[in-house]
This record gives sequence, C-alpha cells and structure tokens, in this order.
Amino acid sequence: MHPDIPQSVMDAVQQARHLVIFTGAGVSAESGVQTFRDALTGLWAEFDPAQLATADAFMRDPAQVWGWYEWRRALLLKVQPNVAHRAIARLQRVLPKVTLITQNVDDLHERAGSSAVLHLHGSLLAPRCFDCARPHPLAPPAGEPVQQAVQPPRCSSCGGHVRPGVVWFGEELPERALAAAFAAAQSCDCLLSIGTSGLVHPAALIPTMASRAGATVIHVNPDPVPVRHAAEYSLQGPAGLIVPLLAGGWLD
Ligand code: BJW
Ligand code: ZN
Repeated sequence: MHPDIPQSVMDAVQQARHLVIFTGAGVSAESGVQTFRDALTGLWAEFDPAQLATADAFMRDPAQVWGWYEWRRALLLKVQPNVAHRAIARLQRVLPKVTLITQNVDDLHERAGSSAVLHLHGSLLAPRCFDCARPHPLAPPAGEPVQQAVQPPRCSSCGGHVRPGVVWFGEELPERALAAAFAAAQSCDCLLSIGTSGLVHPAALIPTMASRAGATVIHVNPDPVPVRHAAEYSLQGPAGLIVPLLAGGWLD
C-alpha cells in the first residue's frame, strides 16, 4: 500500500528552489547498515557508546575502539546504496539547488551518485592521527568483517595512534560543514529530514532552524515524528518506500 502523501508535500519537494535533504542512519538501514538507537537492532542496543564512541574510550583502550570501527568499515564494503539513496541523488540532479547534509559515517550517498555531501559526523573512511590530526589513508579491509580488538596503526608523521575519522560524543563537529549546513537550513524553502531520531545535538537543530526560517519541513520515518509547525509533516514509513515517491515523476 502506498502511504498517503499530501499534494502539498509533493509540491513543496518538487517545486523547491532550494531543497535541503538531511539524513540519518535510517536512510542506510535498508542497505543493511545498523542504526544506533532502534530498540532491538540499533548498535547502542548491543554496544555501550561510552566505551566506544568517545575520545576517553579510545585513550583507555585504543585496540578495542579501533577494532570495533575496523569491523564496521569492513561491513560497509559488503553493502550497497538503496533506492532511497538513489532517489536523493536523482533529486540533486533535477532540482535547481539541493544541499545534502548527512549525519552518517558511511559513503552510501556518494556511491549512489550524490555529490558535495556535508558529513556532519565525519566518515569511517577518513582515519587520521589522534595526536596531530594528519590524515592516514587506509586500504580497504581484507577478509570477512570480524569484531575483535585490533591495535591501531601509528601515524607516519608523529607516531601517535591513528583513530577513526568520525565525530565522537563531546567533540566539535567539522566547522565548515556545520556552518554550511546551518546556512542552508536557514535559507532553504523545503527541508526533507530522513531516518533520524533527532536526538543528537547540534545536528538535531537543523530541521527546527528551517521551520523557524519559514521552510516546509517533511520527516520520513517508520516512527511518527511530532510536528510543531503548520508547514511541518510526518510521513510514516521506510525511506526506501517514501523517498522514491517524493522524487518520482522524473526519469533518470
Ligand atoms: C528509519 C528506517 C528506515 C529506522 N527508513 N528511517 C545539547 C543538548 C543535549 C545534548 C548535547 C547538546 N549539545 C551537545 C550535546 C552532547 C551530545 C549529544 O547530542 N548527546 C545526546 C545524545 C544527548 N553531542 C555531542 O557530543 C556532539 N558534539 C558537540 O556538541 O560538541 C560541542 C561540545 C563539546 C563538548 C561539550 C559540549 C558540547 C557530537 C555528536 C557526535 C555524534 N556521533 C555519533 C557517532 C559517530 C561515530 C560512529 O558512527 O560510531 O553519530 S552518535 C550517533 O548518533 C551517530 C549518528 O550520526 C548520530 C545520530 O543518529 P541518527 O542518525 O539519528 O540515528 P538513530 O539510530 O538515532 O535514529 C535512526 C532513525 O531512523 C530512527 O528514528 C528510526 O526510527 C529511523 N529508521 N529504519 C527511515 N528504513
Ligand atoms: Zn600524528
């Protein structure tokens, strides 16, 4: 069954002069990437973020943290973009201006053909030195994904531990990407928020900023999202079903 998408929502997306697409882990769920906070299937149902997703945890036990991220980097090689990623790339091609902002640390938007993706929480694929921040490119992981402790490589410049290029709790978001994301949220006429729990700050402010600036805001999520403004909508369903409908009507 097709969800009922109001015509005003279709119009707001398809006639947007500047559309912002803001994505979270839910957009990659149908590719087989685990979300964080889904009750039974999310990563945080199985693993403790305080032991894995903070700089303190890395300093305490670099091998445990590095091994966990290497496991997730290896899993990423096994998955493919889904129809929602592809529909987003299509919207970027056909609309006059689209800013794509993601909280995701995967590269599935890029692999689906999206360009200029603003990664607010970094990337699993951009490791850098914990001490001097120098990038430390790595070959794709060989073999099957295994969840085990692994000593991180050493920085070739200063000898520090190499860390995942993601943003951990308590760390600043990349300044330029965040500034560009906030500017886009404040100047767009429509914002599509897809597959995020909206719990992690400061990224969570982005849909509210767009609403306050007068944009139509549309949430896509299997769970209902509370709406607070007249031009705010919650479309309940998986991204893989709803986003292609919103992007429909154009040929690839
Ligand atoms: C589907 C679906 C389908 C399922 N289709 N949908 C202000 C207020 C309160 C707290 C703070 C605040 N300011 C700062 C904080 C602290 C903290 C924070 O926000 N904590 C809250 C959790 C309470 N923020 C920070 O620490 C940030 N830094 C910062 O603010 O620096 C300044 C500062 C420094 C020092 C002191 C104070 C301030 C950094 C946040 C970094 C977040 N990092 C992570 C981990 C990245 C690395 C890794 O991958 O391991 O980023 S946490 C994790 O959450 C990850 C995600 O990007 C992020 C957001 O999660 P997301 O994408 O929303 O996923 P889920 O799982 O939560 O939701 C999935 C959704 O999809 C659900 O709704 C499903 O229903 C839905 N779904 N299937 C569509 N098929
Ligand atoms: Zn270094």
